[in-house]
Amino acid sequence: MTLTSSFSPLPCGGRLLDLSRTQVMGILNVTPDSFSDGGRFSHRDSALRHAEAMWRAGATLIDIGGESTRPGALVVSAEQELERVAPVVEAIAAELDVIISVDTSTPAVMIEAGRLGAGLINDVRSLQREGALEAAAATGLPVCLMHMRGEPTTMQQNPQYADVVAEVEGFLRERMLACAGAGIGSDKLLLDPGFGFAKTLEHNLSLFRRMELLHALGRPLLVGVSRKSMIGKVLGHEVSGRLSGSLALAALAAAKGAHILRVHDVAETVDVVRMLAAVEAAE
Ligand code: 8Y4
Repeated sequence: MTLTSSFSPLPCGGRLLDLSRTQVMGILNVTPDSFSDGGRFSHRDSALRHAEAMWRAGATLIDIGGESTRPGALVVSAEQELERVAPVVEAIAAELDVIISVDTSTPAVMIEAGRLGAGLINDVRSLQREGALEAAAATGLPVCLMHMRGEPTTMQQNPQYADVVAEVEGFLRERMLACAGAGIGSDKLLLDPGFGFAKTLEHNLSLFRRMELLHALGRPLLVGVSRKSMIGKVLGHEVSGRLSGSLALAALAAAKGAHILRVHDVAETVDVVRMLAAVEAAE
């Protein structure tokens, strides 16, 4: 078990992200159709209150997303996405000492969120949209590159891999090169295996088991498994009953050296991380 790593603090806008210890990123959905939170946090003030609760619970990053990536979700225009995300980014930047991560694939949203105080771009499409590489480079912000194949609406239609870890690694390598070509140095990148994105249960479990291999890419890893269907499929629980499974995977990901855990249940996950850190600090 190695919870620590030698990465230097990562500048994220005006704040530094400590990568020497496992960090917790709280999920803040501002999509009206987000099924886990039922759209309860669509409005600026409730979003701010939810973000503040996660920050008080120990989240060092808040991930704000205005486009649902779940299968069957409605397509959102750049204007709609910006309308949802911008007021929340602005409010959190004004009120909380937290790094704002903007979950977007849309160049205009990257630019505007950066201007309003976002500190990290979290793009599940790894800057493959037209203009996204250039927009991300222009913000100067770090970027999380995530593995996915195809588009969220169709990605679960019969995904196949000869070796899922090798293919994820190859994809992330290719996107790191694309970033370098656009002037985004590898020192600005976080990498994510993309659990649940174009993967069967077996792919997700195998990828999770062999996650350590991705450390060979030389960049910090972000892991998002909170409440996901891989937990539902193993345990037979609906989204509301997936806390124990989420915490088990959070502990295992941290023990495997993941640097950032993207979660819904921040207080519980922070307890998990602190407990592991206490064990690791012992003789
Ligand atoms: C219940 C609630 C069940 C939510 C499933 C979900 C990741 C991500 C998402 C991830 C990074 C999700 C935006 C899917 N997952 N970004 N985003 N990594 N970097 N589903 O794994 O949370 S959305």
